[in-house]
Amino acid sequence: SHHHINLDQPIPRKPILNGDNHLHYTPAISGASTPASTASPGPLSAEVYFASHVAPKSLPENAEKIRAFVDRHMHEGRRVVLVTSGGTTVPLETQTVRFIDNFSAGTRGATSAEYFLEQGYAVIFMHRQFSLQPYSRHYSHARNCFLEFMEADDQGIHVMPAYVEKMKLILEKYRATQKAGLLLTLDFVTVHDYLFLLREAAQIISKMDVNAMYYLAAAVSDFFIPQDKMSEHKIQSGDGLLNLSMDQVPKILKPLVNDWTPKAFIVSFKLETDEALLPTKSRQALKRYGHQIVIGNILTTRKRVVKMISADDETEIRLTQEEDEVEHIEIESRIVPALIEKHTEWIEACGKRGECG
Ligand code: 9Z3
Repeated sequence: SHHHINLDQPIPRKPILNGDNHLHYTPAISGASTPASTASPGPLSAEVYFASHVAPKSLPENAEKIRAFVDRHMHEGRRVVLVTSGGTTVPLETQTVRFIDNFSAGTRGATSAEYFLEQGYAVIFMHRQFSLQPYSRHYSHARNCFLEFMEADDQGIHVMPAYVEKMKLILEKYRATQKAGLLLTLDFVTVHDYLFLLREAAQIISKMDVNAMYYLAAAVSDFFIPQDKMSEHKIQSGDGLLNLSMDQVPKILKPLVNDWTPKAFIVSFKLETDEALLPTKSRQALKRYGHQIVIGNILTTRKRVVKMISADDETEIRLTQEEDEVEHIEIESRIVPALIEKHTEWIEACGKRGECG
C-alpha cells in the first residue's frame, strides 16, 4: 500500500503524493551496476555533475568581479587567497520550502580572512549568505548584536565608551581594507551554487599560478538530490513518513588540484566528530587529492586544536587554556601565519617543480 515515487524518471510537475512519502531516490547515473545490484554506484564524477546541472544565474556576474579583482592584484604583485566559509544547503524541492543545512556559522573562514588581509593578501571571501564576515563578525549574530554596543542621548547615538577602543581598531582595518579594494565577497546558499562558483573562481584564479592560495574552510554537504530527481513543488505530507535517498556530492578537490588550478597552494579542512577517525581521514584526503595541506579538526574542539598535515610534516596547533579562556587568542592567528610561511616556501620552490613564471 506504500506509495513509491520513482524519481529515476523526470517527475511530473504536479502534486506528487497522496499516500506515504517514500521518496526513493536512486542515483541518476548508475555506472556499471546492474539493475538487480544493490551495490552503491559510487559518487558522481565532477565532470558529469557539471554537465548535467544548470549553472546559477549569478555566475557570469560573479566571474566578472573575480576577473577584475584577480587582474588588479596580479598587476600589483599581490598574492591572492580564496577563502570559502560557512555551510552549504541541500534543497529538497526546486521551489524550495525545505532544505538540509549544517552547523557552520563561518567563524573559521571570516576570522582567517582578517589574518590573511593583515599579512598583505588580497582575499576572495566566498561565503554562505548571512554567515559571518570579516570585521562585521565582531558585531553580528545573536551573541553580540551591534545594538548592545550603542547608546542614545540628546547629542545622538554613540558607541558606549567601554567599546570604543576595540571598535575603532576594527573599523579602521575595515575601512582600510575597503579603500584598498583588498576584499571581494561572494555568496552562495546551496551546495550547487558553491560547486559552480568554486570551479569558476578557480579557473580564473589559475592565471596567478603559484601566487594563489585556497583555504577551503566551508562545511560542504556530502549528499544532495540531483536536479533531474528533485520534486518541483513542496513535498506533501502523507501519513507521517518521508524517506530520502540522496546521491553523493562529487569530489571536486581532485579536479581543482589537477585541472582547474594546478599550480596553486591548496589547503583543505577535514572535519570529524570521532577523534579516532581524524588522522587517517586527513592523511587519506591528502594522498587522494595530492594537494598541499589538510587541516584536521574535531567539531567540539575546533576553536582550540587543529592538526596541519602535509606530505612531509605534521604539526599540531593548540591553544592553552589560558590563551583560550583568558587571553581570548583566536587559533586562526596561529594557523594563517603558519600557512603563509608554507606558501612562501611553495612559491620559492616552484623552479624545482618547473612551475615558475
Ligand atoms: C572545517 O572543518 C571548518 O574548520 C569548520 C569551521 C566548518 C569546522 P565554523 O564555521 O566551523 O568556524 O563554525 N571545514 C571543512 C569541512 C568540510 O566539509 N570538509 C570536507 C570533509 O571533511 C572536505 S573539503 O570531507
